[in-house]
Amino acid sequence: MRPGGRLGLYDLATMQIENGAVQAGSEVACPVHNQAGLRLGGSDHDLAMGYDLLREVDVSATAAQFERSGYLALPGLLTPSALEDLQQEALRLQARAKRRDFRMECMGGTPRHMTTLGGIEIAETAPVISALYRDPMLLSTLGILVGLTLQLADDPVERHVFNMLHRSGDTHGLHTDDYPLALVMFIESPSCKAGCGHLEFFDACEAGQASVKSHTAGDAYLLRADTFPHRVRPIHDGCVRTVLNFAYGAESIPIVGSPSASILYS
Ligand SMILES: O=C(O)CCC(=O)C(=O)O
Ligand SMILES: [Fe+2]
Repeated sequence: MRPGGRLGLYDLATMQIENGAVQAGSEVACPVHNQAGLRLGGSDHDLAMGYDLLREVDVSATAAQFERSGYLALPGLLTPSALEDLQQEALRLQARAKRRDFRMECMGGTPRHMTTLGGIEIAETAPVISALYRDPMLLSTLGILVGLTLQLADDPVERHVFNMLHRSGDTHGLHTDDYPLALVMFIESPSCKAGCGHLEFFDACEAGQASVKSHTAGDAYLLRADTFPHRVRPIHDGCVRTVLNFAYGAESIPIVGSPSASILYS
């Protein structure tokens, strides 16, 4: 990769993490697209990323944008085939997920009306998702995009979680996460004109208006989730919003400790 330059598909496809540093490695053929690209989770399944997103990325611009705004959109991160695989896994997760209706006292008493499953049960039920979470190519790619060295979360409950909003009034109220980086991937998302399920986040340092973002199935985003308070707008009858959230640490950023994850996901 040229320092500060544009990152091409081939560069991403050939990057490996060796001794903690990103280096060029051997070319990886995408089993889904039969072309050079990112292969996630090893060779035993065919999850893959949306390559077009990464084809021509100005890495210094994405990192600066993420630092400034706390948010990086990754539209179409999941290929249709990867989305299908995750939708199948999500059905199994939904069968084990628990209903939550309460106020999170440690986050200002904000509401939680949602169906969730935590990382331990996800690891037991959906090995594809845990493999994807740990995939070195995914970690190095995300790290390059935001200019940070990503680390796996120590907490098995919080590292990958399933959040589903599916009843009228369901919402994931305002909060910050314990880990600095959240990769949120959309399995299902309402297309409703009322803004159901839109993400809102605030810059904690500058009191101002919320940034509001909408996403569709297959999209993803990265959020600086420990310092940018965020919430998901309530949905109404007939809307369904299902996401997976992968939590990562980053070198030199301390992890915030709060009981919120164990309350919501245990
Ligand atoms: O569903 C989202 O977009 C946000 C998820 C989230 O904030 C979380 O799981 O901590
Ligand atoms: Fe969050």
